[in-house]
Amino acid sequence: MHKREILERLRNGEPVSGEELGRAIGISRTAVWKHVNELKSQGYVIDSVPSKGYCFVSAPDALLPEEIRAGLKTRIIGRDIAYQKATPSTQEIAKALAAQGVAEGTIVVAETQSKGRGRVGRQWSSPQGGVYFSIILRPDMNPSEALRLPLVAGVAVAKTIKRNTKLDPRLKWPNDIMIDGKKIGGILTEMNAEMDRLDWVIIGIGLNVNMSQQSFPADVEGTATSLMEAVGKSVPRVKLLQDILAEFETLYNELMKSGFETIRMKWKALSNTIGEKVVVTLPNGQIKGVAVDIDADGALMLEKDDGSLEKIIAGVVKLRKLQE
Ligand code: BT5
Repeated sequence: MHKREILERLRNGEPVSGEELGRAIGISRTAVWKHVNELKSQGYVIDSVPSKGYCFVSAPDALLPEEIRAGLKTRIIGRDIAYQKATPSTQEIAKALAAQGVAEGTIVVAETQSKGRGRVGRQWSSPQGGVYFSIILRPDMNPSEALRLPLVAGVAVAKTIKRNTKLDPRLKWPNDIMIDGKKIGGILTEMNAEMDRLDWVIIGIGLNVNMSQQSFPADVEGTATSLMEAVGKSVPRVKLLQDILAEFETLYNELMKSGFETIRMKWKALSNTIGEKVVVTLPNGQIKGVAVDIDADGALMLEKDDGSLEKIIAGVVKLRKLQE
């Protein structure tokens, strides 16, 4: 608490003496000194200017809650933050928190994950430099409508990347964020429902931000990329996360108030899937066809070679042009 207050006061830019800081927040000069040392050990650069006091120089490149909160433009999403430097998976922590009843909008953020998860038992490689987080939601909606949520998240991520980097990200149904045909991010949705109402939904988002191509494992190196690789320089991760959270909150509110239609249109405008020949892998085999639309539930509508339509609610989609 005191540490956060000290940081807020130092961030204003003007040097402040330990005595003044202590007086302002009601602690001793020695206590201020201890907190400042703790901040320095977290990676904050704070100079001591003779006869003037402490002077804030820079924040660490870490996704620390204090950093994320400073300037966060949301009302509920990301207001409560559980931060892990390293963790097996943010989804697991988020699930435990959701079961304990934490507030909607709570997020779990990590710098690295040792067992990052993708869909259907696949892995999400999570080296240092990425952004890995899970958002806990408690939407008043039927479980059958939950498929819309990862699409909302996809639009939020793609719009934010577009605005912050001038790149042209594309969404591949249902949950991939792509740049120049390579995967830069993925979204995993898990939920718990009681009767016909959702209890909680956890949207897990993994984004490759400041990592080199070599930091990916061999099996994804050829199909993955990072923002740093695509832009040619590193991208401030805290700002990126803050902007995604804000964009997500806006779209989530829009979904809850006005329904899915406008978001469906935004998703389609950002998609690389609609109009493409695809092959969809399902648990019981593969279907080929042209992805013609996503419907009001967020499902993929596939026109098969015989002209009939198939509604796909889950599956792994490959664009045939990228395979050939
Ligand atoms: C996804 O699964 O794309 C969802 C990924 C969600 C990760 C987040 S991170 C925060 C939260 N905590 C977690 O534990 N998970 C979530 P899927 O569509 O199944 O894609 C997985 C496939 O993508 C793998 O089988 C690889 O082929 C590929 N892949 C793995 N790591 C990658 C990476 N870092 N970048 C690009 N592709 C990757």
